[in-house]
Amino acid sequence: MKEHLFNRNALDGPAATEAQIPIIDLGPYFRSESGALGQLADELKDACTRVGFFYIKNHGVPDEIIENAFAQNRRFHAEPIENKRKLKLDQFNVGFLEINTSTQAHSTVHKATKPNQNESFFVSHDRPADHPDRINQIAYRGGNYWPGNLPGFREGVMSYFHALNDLGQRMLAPIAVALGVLPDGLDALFSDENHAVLRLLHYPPTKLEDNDFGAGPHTDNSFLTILARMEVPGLAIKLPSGEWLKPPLIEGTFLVNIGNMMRRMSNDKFLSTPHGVIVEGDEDRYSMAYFHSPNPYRMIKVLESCVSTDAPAKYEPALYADLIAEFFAANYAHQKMHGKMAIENRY
Ligand SMILES: O=C(O)CCC(=O)C(=O)O
Ligand SMILES: [Fe+2]
Repeated sequence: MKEHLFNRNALDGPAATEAQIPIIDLGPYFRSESGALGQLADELKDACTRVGFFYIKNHGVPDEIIENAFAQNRRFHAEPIENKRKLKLDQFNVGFLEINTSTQAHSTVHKATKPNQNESFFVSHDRPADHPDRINQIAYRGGNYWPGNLPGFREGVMSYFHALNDLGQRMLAPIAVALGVLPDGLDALFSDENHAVLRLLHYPPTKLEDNDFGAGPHTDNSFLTILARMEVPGLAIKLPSGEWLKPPLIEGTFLVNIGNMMRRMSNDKFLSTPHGVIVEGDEDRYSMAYFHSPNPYRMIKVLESCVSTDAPAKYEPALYADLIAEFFAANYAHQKMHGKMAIENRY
């Protein structure tokens, strides 16, 4: 086994994973069985307070949509670099991110000194050019960029995006209950096209010298992240114990993790757990991370249900758009404010 951060203090084996990362069944709740919402909320609360990661099964996203999205991911990244560069990442972080151009500088988890060895294609809501938000150039409310020579690519990617966006929205009620608010208590935060980003990732085998990563250890800035992976391993999770765990692929599931926005709203009761990627073998790795977050023009506040006299709110209310801007400025070299903004929020 190669020497690197994730192997240095590693917890391994299926038994360890099962004990740490629960598999949560969404089926009974989606079938509206009696008592299912409360039961699911209890399971989510346990997972979110203990590790911040869980698998979901019976999530309702058809296999064909997932498989086709993976095929489109491979197809896109197999394109010549000149074609991908035409879709260069914009100021809202939509488009193509070239390898070795982002660094996990926002993170307190591990001091990243080298850029990430992955290339990524980001899409969000596919707003048409005449959408009022595009005409008015509202930040984080733009459209997508599409290659002109890949028929079926846009349709395949967007059907996965919509399936995951629906899944994220359907998970809000049990999460709200887990956070101690009414089932519809989060709905207004996520209304009118919530901030939703699908990232199609491609990692070549990681070139390991010193402090190299496919993705440096980080926490996500989302509310919730839903991750789809293929056979090639690489992901590692930093458990609250400090040990690194490599969660195995479990057929028929997605791996879900809590992002900084849920952590913030829960007053740090729910964990946004650090994770990163190193691809050890000689095979390329593909994954798809879907980030489900509030509407950028809603205030992110610590929930009343998560504060008490003993545990006062740790965070000031903040506009989500401002928190996104800060995160992007810290991590992405193409951003105008890169290296120029005081970074107040680190997780
Ligand atoms: O590729 C993976 O497994 C993880 C990706 C990830 O953590 C991210 O994009 O935030
Ligand atoms: Fe992540």
